[in-house]
Amino acid sequence: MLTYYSDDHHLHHGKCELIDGQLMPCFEKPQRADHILQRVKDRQLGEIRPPRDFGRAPIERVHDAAYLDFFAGAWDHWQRQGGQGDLLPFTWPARTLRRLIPTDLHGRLGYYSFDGGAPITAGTWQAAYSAAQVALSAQAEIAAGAHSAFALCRPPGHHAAGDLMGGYCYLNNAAIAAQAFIDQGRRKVAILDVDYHHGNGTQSIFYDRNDVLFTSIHGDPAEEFPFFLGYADELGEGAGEGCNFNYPLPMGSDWDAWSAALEQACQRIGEHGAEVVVVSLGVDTYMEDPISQFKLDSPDYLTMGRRIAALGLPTLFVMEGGYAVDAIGVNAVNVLEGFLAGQA
Ligand code: Q9C
Ligand code: ZN
Repeated sequence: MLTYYSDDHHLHHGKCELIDGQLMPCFEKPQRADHILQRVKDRQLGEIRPPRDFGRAPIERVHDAAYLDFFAGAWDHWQRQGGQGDLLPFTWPARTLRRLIPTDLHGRLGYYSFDGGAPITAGTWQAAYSAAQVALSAQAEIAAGAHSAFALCRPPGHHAAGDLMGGYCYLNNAAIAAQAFIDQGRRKVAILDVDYHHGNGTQSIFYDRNDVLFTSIHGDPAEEFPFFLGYADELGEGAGEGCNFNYPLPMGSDWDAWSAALEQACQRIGEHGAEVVVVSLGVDTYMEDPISQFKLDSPDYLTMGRRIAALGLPTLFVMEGGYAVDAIGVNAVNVLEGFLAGQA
């Protein structure tokens, strides 16, 4: 399996995030991708290639142009104001407030985000832009006939909506790739989001459409981030009704509970008539993950990969979360190796 990867992810290294009332060093850090890359090499998964540059057009198919302009220019704007340190939002247009776009930098930052978990640093735009190109390059590989490919993306993407950053995410790499398949003539695409957190951004992007099915297995949003989306009664709307399936699981869920949900998601993917699968590959379901509460163990990721392979569909793996840095390489690459072993 080919891996696409760009060193540009190092350009994004946020300083801190607010967790349980304390400023902590960001869990979403460059070593995550470094460890996965090292494991890809150690296991000789296949060639590692730099991305091609498809430009901004395929990103604009998913993200609002004004949002992209804001994000691309935010750091320079901050510097011109003499800003120091990471750019972080602190006010959002919540209930009772108006949803208009202020002129002030922090006003617009609040408008274009849903939490304070996505710091903008000097290199964040370039890192996120390159991550999207990594996803598009791996997508192109499958479009050209490969049965699988791995987009080693960082920063992750599945929390990012059309005009919102948050949850460590800025550009929705998986959604951009799924949209590229549609734009190239595929009629039915399925997204399988196995990250511990609900992929609220991806769900919102495709919620009213029947060409891209969204399925997600995650911590119950009643008790876990992102709290305000990801419930089982969200089934899609309009033309998209019946094309969105959430499998929220209680904290402490193990492989038995998790794999039962995977079975159901795979069933829906088959029913959808998907021609291709995009896996939002988060491995923060791991038992030792520092911010998550599921109990998957490393060998479970091999089984996960095998089950995904049994769908018998071309599959694009797009890296999302996973914060147990010492194990992230083994766990992520186990999914890929399980997939390869499960291929007919
Ligand atoms: N008390 C991804 O995995 N904050 N994003 C957690 C814990 C946000 C995770 C706070 C977690 C975002 C891509
Ligand atoms: Zn996650």
